[in-house]
Amino acid sequence: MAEVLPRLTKEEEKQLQQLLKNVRFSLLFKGSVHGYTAVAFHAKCDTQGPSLVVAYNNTGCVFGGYSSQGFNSSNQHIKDERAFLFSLNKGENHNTPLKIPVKNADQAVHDMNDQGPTFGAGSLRFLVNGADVTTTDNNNYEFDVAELHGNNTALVECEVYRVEGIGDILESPWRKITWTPEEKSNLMDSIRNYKTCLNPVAQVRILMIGPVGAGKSSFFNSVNSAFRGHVTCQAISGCDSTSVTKKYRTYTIKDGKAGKILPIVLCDSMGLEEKTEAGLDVDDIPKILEGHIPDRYQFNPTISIQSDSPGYINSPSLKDKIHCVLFVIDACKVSILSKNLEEKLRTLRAKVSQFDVPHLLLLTKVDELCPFVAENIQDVYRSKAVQNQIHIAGARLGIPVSNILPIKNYSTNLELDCNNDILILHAVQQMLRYADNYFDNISFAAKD
Ligand SMILES: Nc1nc2c(ncn2[C@@H]2O[C@H](COP(=O)(O)OP(=O)(O)OP(=O)(O)O)[C@@H](O)[C@H]2O)c(=O)[nH]1
Ligand SMILES: [Mg+2]
Repeated sequence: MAEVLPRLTKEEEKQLQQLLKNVRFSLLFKGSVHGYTAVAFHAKCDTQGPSLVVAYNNTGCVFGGYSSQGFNSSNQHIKDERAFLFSLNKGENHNTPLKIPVKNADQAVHDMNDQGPTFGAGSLRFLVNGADVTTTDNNNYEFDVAELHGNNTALVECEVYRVEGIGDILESPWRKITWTPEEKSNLMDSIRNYKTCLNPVAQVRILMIGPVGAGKSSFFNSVNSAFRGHVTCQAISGCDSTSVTKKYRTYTIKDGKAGKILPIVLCDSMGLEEKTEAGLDVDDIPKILEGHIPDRYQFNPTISIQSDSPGYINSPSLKDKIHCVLFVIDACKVSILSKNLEEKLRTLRAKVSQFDVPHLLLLTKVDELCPFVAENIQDVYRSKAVQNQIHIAGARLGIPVSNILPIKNYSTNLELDCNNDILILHAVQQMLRYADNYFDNISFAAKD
């Protein structure tokens, strides 16, 4: 499924943050994409926990309701003291939100499986006869209809967001990192001077796998940037509904513009998609792991590479194989990862384990996940939001927390940041340590 983009603007989100404090919004449902029906709404929004309905009409009103209990098709009235209705862009300068608290909390939400989101017994009902909204009584919330939505009941959009508390900042970090320029140069030295314990293999090959837009190509660019001394964008990155990366690329990295080649190769793959026959074909993975797939191979989502495909490497040697796998996931998408994608990732993790390839999980976009981290990357291991997502990701994909690394890729900055480099280089150092386990296994097996 193509990525569905929210209509909610940063300014509107800021106003909602005034009502809900320290939360993040993840888009679950968008009427114009999923359909203005109760069935589509419940399919996307049931059992998602605290949820926010945001509606737009063509008089420019942005309004909706919040349920701290969410929607579950329970066919009951839901008690919720924290529920409220809202309308944005009010006040003197049209920049503050109007909040209408629930009056009768016992009937805060009418959670009917054959209806769209309904606040009160019928105070405010969305998705009636398609995209419309109705207000039939004022018993459970007291509001002026004109003030709420300008008396315009025809919606041009209706979105539902999952609302997640991001918590705040821990007293002390749960993983220790030294944030000094010396640490950065020590890390760079340890990567420069890394040698595999198996002589003919001069470079560790690390394969990146993950959903579309997770930040795989950006991670290569970030590592490359740290060694180049300025932000680079050799691998094309960007946002699209399908994978921007269409070819298998094996990127070497130089130690500075005219420097030596580093002992790592980052292998970039096409993004995974929810649907079968879209995005990276999971059957290509064993062939990549075994070193059969050549650089610049054009992925084909409907058929995996065949032994007679052009460039197919028939007898790969140890240096062509993958020595460590990096699963890459957007930290903001962990909780809303679809069942299909979770299943694909779990299958791939099992395949990678079958080949005895050590693996790590890189959680990208921690700056988008947590505003504290966006402001100061040194708070990455003090952010409760990051810690939570690491635990959720570990549980969903069956990967131990010790194998999960949060990261912020270079995506908007034009200048390097020493602390960000440290986080990126730490991740690379960890990958090299994991690759050592792969080589150890091989050399022990050879001695048996
Ligand atoms: N804020 C932020 N944006 C990021 C980060 N990493 C990647 N991005 C942005 O996310 C978008 C997707 O990044 P890509 O590197 O193209 O992702 P990909 O996994 O290679 O995607 P496909 O090739 O399409 O599968 C780009 O617009 C990046 O600038 C990050 O850590 N923080
Ligand atoms: Mg890419």
